[in-house]
Amino acid sequence: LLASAIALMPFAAAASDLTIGFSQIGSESGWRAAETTVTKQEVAARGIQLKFADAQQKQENQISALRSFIAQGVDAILIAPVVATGWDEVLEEAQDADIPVILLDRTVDAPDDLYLTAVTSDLVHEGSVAGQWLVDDMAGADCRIVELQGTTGSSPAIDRKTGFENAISGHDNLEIVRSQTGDFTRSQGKVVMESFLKAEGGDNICALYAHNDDMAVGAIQAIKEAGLKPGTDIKIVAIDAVPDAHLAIANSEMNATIELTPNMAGPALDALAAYLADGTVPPKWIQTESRLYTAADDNQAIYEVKKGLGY
Ligand code: GZL
Repeated sequence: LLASAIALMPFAAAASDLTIGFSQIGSESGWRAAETTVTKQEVAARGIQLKFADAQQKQENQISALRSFIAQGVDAILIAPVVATGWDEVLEEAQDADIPVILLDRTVDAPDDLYLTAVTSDLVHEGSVAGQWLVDDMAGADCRIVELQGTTGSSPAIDRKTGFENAISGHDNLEIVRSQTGDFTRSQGKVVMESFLKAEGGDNICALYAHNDDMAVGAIQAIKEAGLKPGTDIKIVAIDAVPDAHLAIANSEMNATIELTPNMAGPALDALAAYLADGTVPPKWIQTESRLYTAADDNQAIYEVKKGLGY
């Protein structure tokens, strides 16, 4: 019995005695679902205990979850903050309890000593890449653009709008004629696109810029129901590179997407491990890479690979 216990020791050593609280926004998009899947995989691979809280996209639920994690004395907190403001008080409570907080995929307007690090893409850059794609694709031709914004007040909605506008500024042939939030969901993307089509007339809309693929996929349905060809009558560029975006591009129903990795947790947990082990302080921003995909890529093959990854 002793021999078998000793034999198991190395495995026991691998299982850390850390407990982490993760306050996730919800499951508003395929990308969000993938981030949850990957985060749970990354945590399990490190033998960490996870307390998971889904906020159904409500900030008050995230704040309650953080207070619960603090009361339970977790070793660290991961949070994807649904909006950018209103976090100072609860982050100060975590700081007072000596619990490090790491931000995933969105940032907050709070003093950066209130969180250990933020693992995000360059959200402004993503918007710029989308805008530059349209600048290049239109090559000087006039284009009336409609925009589906992400969740109001969220850092991706603010930054992706800024980046896109920066890229098209100075190109007077490109004009955003309608812009409204679709809250990052397929259903709202469809509803708002229907209102754009009704207000403008499908023949007067040249392109859609959606802050995420899920709103674009919803909009594609609305465009088809209006008797128009998405990807041809109305060009579509979005962000996330979820499987259904690759499929839409493969089917010539969408034109471009910018990849956002769902694995924010890996870099976050590596930074946390170093911090807890010997106090190594990570940079305040750990940036993940972005990549443009267009019809020039083998989107069908990429779809086949990605569809099994928890989206
Ligand atoms: C961006 C992330 C966004 C995704 C959406 O970093 O916060 O939230 O682009 C998700 O799909 O809803």
